[in-house]
Amino acid sequence: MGEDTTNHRKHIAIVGGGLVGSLNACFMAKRGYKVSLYELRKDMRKEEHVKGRSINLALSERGLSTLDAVGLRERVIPYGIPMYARMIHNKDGTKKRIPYGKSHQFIMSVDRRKLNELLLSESEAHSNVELHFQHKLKKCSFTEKPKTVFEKPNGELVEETFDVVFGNDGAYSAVRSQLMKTTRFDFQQSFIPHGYMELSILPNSKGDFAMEANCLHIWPREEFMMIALPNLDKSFTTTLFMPFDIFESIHNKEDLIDFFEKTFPDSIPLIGKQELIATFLSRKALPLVSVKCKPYNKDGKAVIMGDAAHAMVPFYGQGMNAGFEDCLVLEQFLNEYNDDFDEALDKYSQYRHVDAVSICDLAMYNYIEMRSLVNSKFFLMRKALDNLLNRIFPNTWIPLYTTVSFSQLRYHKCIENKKWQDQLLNTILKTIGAMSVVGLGYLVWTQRTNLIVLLQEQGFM
Ligand code: FAD
Ligand code: EGU
Repeated sequence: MGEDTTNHRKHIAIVGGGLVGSLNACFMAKRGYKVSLYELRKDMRKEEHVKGRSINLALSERGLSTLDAVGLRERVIPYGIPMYARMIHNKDGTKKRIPYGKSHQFIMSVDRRKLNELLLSESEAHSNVELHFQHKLKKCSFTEKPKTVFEKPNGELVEETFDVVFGNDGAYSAVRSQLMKTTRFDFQQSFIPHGYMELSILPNSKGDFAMEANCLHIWPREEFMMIALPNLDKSFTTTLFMPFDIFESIHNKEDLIDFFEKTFPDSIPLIGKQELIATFLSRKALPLVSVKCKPYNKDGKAVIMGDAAHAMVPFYGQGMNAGFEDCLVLEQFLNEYNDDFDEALDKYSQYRHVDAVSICDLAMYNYIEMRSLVNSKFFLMRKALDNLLNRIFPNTWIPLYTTVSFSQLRYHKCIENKKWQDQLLNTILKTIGAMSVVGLGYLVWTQRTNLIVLLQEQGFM
């Protein structure tokens, strides 16, 4: 494929053939390395139907720009549905459409499986890439020549040596566990009280989308939340988020329908009563985990990226986007240090950690905010004020979701940008407050004789 062959001598192992691992294989293949990717599961491209319907994700600017860097943006676009706005579903059945911005500002709803299949095929199209499915990483050393041990389904163990090992093996990363034993490794993992369950909304009787297609649908309900993203087959995948103890308190169809009638009444005909009962009662809620750790590398021998390095709760739609952006950041350091992994991986880890922690925090913060504030008037007022200020100062007042989802500003800078805005808003609100105290004082002073008469009449004096 015309890649530079000078790097062929270095052999890279990529552990994990999920979204980040398969994209990373494309990046490394382009750089000319010999790449061996190992994936625990079977080759999804050869499976008839992976259980459940299609599960989709929101792909935004960071993910799209990264795909662009390996020439894949245009290949992915046909797999996605643009979403130009959120559609808020209120309890009373009313809906409100809130655009993300101008018409060029949209996010894409993409099918996880289709995207993963495309990335696997794209990587495999490079002559210097080989894919190994049904290989589970069991052990790994990070010495001069890193050694890996993989287990096949029949129990057979395969030993290999590499120059560098990439851990792209997800939130419960085995590479990370191995790294933890060999370095001074900081690690923090937390589960939130909420779990999630995926349900689907099939096309309507006319075979069309049952709701507005080009929106991210949200049912915000303080303690509970439901989100729906469109699929190419005109169905929607909805994700229900609620505390595990509530999931566990729903034992039968009566409990379930009662709960949905109280909480998400307009969604029952969309999902379908029978389908809702059948799917809900046959599935179990899945956990949501947040992981922070440091460092991401062991010298020039190993590096973890994607969820393996920074799993986050999904409340910003940034997990995959951040994982994709990891690949772009590493690419830049490899360019800067002429493929010297010792230098590049150290610098990458230092640089990326602050941003990864920032997006983990933002996602967790949004989880808390969605639960406590979404329905409150004050919150909506602040959002409106935020948008108003953005309209008055389009180049200086940029809302947080815009810098996160529609720009490539470093995540920690997104937080900084939000901080000065909050400080300014508080100052403005306090000034208005102080001015009204002064105004009230003036009113009382000028009206003092009238006030005295009034109070006397009312029997207060
Ligand atoms: P994974 O996708 O988990 O892939 C890891 C791969 O490694 C898997 O294929 C696994 O089989 C393999 N593996 C694991 N262990 C081993 C082993 N020992 N040996 C070999 N292989 C192994 N992100 C967004 O950007 N937008 C969204 O809208 C969005 N929505 C989400 C909604 C929900 C409910 C959840 C839970 C997450 C969401 N995310 C979203 C986050 C996104 O799913 C993840 O960030 C993304 O999948 C991370 O990719 P990854 O390749 O790092 O990990
Ligand atoms: C959660 C689960 C709306 C897919 C955050 C917005 C998400 C996604 C939002 C899931 C929300 C929440 C943003 C995007 C996106 C919003 C965002 C969240 C995709 C602040 C499949 N979030 N998500 N914010 O602004 O920036 O629309 O499961 F409900 S996309 Cl929680 Cl932009």
